[in-house]
Amino acid sequence: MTSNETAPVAVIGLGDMGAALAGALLKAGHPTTVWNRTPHKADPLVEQGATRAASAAAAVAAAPLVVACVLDDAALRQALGGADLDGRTLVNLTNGTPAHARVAAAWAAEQGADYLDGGIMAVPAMIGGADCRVIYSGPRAVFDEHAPTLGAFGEARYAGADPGLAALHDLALLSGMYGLISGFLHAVAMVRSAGEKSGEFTTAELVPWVSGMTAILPTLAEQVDSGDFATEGSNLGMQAAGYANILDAARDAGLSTELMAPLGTLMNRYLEAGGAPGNDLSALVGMLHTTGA
Ligand code: FVH
Repeated sequence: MTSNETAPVAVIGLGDMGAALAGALLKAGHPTTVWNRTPHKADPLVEQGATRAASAAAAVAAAPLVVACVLDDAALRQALGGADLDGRTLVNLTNGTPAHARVAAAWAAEQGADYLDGGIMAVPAMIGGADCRVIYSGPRAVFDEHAPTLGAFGEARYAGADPGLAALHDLALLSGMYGLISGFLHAVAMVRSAGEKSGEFTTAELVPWVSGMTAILPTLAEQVDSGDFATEGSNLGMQAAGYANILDAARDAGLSTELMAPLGTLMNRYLEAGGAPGNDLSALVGMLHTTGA
């Protein structure tokens, strides 16, 4: 993969993330044209060498590669509604669903544009750094053509030709993150109910515990893929009984169980439906399919 620092790029949307993306492109040497609905957000980037476009259409006209990162799918349509995308490559880094991505790809194709969808697995401060990963989906040749430029943001990872795949991976990864945050919120609420500070508990106990527990995920994933959920360690029957104690203790402490109750409900539904109590938690994944998939 060769570097391509002189490729011009247009960036649509200069919120926290769009501004970070434009900054990374400038730092990598790309002539960068920027547009934002609220114009003053372009000022710091113009000081760094970006060209300010008077409209989204003008920004699109300025560069063959257009990176869009706005609030949501509706904002994307509003921002690019009047632009002529013919002959352009639109890289949409706006958070959305796989369905949004597929519709956007079809919309871009109608206008004569190539389309890549992207999911940014980073916060703005990480853009351009070693820990930033962006997942892309769309035609492989389009990804390969622009990967050197997109590499300015961080690792560019290709998920597949279906334009919805980047959003699918993005939302799946965010699901894992929000599950972690849910557990964190409930855990610190529990220790705070006893008058303890959350900081010491989090660094000394929670982080080491949760970090260690991530090591079981590949084993659970293997069980999901093989369909053999039998465990030699922590069976579901035991876990369901212990899980009820989490909920009871929370209620006793005057805490809501709304973050934790759903997993307990799922375990009980599995066991009540005749699921094997000797299986591991991985067996619950089948309970999440509502359409027989
Ligand atoms: N920031 C983050 O941590 C996450 C990391 C992972 C990816 N997300 C997604 O990135 C998209 C943009 O997020 P953001 O952090 O830049 O968000 P804001 O700072 O709130 O900026 C929003 C921009 O969207 C523009 N915008 C909103 N509505 C419209 C519209 N109707 N027409 C044109 N532009 C619109 C807004 O413009 P303005 O309010 O400044 O005029 C900002 O440029 C997002 O999908 C995240 O989920 C970020």
